[in-house]
Amino acid sequence: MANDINWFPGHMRKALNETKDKLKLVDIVYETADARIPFSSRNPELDRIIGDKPRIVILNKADLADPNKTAAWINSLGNRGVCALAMEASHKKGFDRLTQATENMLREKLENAAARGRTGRPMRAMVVGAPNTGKSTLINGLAGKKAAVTGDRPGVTRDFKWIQTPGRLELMDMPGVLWPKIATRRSAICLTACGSIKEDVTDVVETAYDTLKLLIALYPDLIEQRYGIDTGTVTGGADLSGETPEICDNQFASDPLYDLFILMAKKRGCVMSGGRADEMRFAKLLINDFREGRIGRITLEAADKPEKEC
Ligand SMILES: Nc1nc2c(ncn2[C@@H]2O[C@H](COP(=O)(O)OP(=O)(O)O)[C@@H](O)[C@H]2O)c(=O)[nH]1
Ligand SMILES: [Mg+2]
Repeated sequence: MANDINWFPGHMRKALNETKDKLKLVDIVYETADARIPFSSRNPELDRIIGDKPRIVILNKADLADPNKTAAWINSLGNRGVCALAMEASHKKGFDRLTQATENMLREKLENAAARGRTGRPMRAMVVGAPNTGKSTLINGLAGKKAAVTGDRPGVTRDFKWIQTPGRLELMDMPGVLWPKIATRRSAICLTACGSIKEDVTDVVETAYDTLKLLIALYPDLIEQRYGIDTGTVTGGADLSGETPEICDNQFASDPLYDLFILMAKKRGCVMSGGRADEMRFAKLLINDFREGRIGRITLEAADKPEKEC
């Protein structure tokens, strides 16, 4: 399924062009990424269009991510000269650090403006990022009110307003949608699990199965604790690190991971009349558990080898 995901190259091009157009209006770019998938939720083409413009990568939803891996990502991006910060936009955590980092990055520019008589000049920022990475939450949080931001639609050309914040910061009133570039099937699974790709373009059961495979490979203890199962016994130590097999019924017959999926569904009471597991109901439950952080703090991509098994 994930191989067939349409990642809308036309939209992506449009979004990148629009971002490029607006760049000249701002001093700095805030690039939101999902801290659980800092590789897949970023678009590598942004680097190309952003040029010398100061930029801060915001690893948002840090409350849901593995704190050690978030720290490793911040380090690794820092080593590549990219300023990255952890944030919990929905809890307004990390805002002070963001403002501080912005002031530091723009200090020279602001001092030069002040020397030319423009004191107290605002710091203007544009927020860009993949769908569901928290752009609107960040803008509203910084503004201290529900500001007039559009949905995740690229290519909406209109006049600009600036959203004031209580401080010196002004935000462009429309967050830029940066469609994620889906490089691999693994990336597609990660983006769907984290909600940046909508389930309606994929299959919920397959998404849940693929996500479970990643979770067991990366955080077996958390899965065992949450669902009261023994992953080692059921999977028989199967190597789960390779490509996810396509799901079809006859494959399931000899697939220990599928057996585990069914066992978990039944344990959670997702059972249909006649005793069969309600795969769809459990799939939704599992995905929601992951998205809401109920399984634990999880990062699906490691800083040192993001595209492969972490
Ligand atoms: N747990 C958690 N959820 C967040 C955070 N920031 C945003 N969200 C949630 O993520 C979802 C998407 O946020 P939104 O701002 O609409 O993302 P956008 O599509 O980039 O504008 C919403 O349900 C938010 O409440 C965060 O730091 N932690
Ligand atoms: Mg939004």
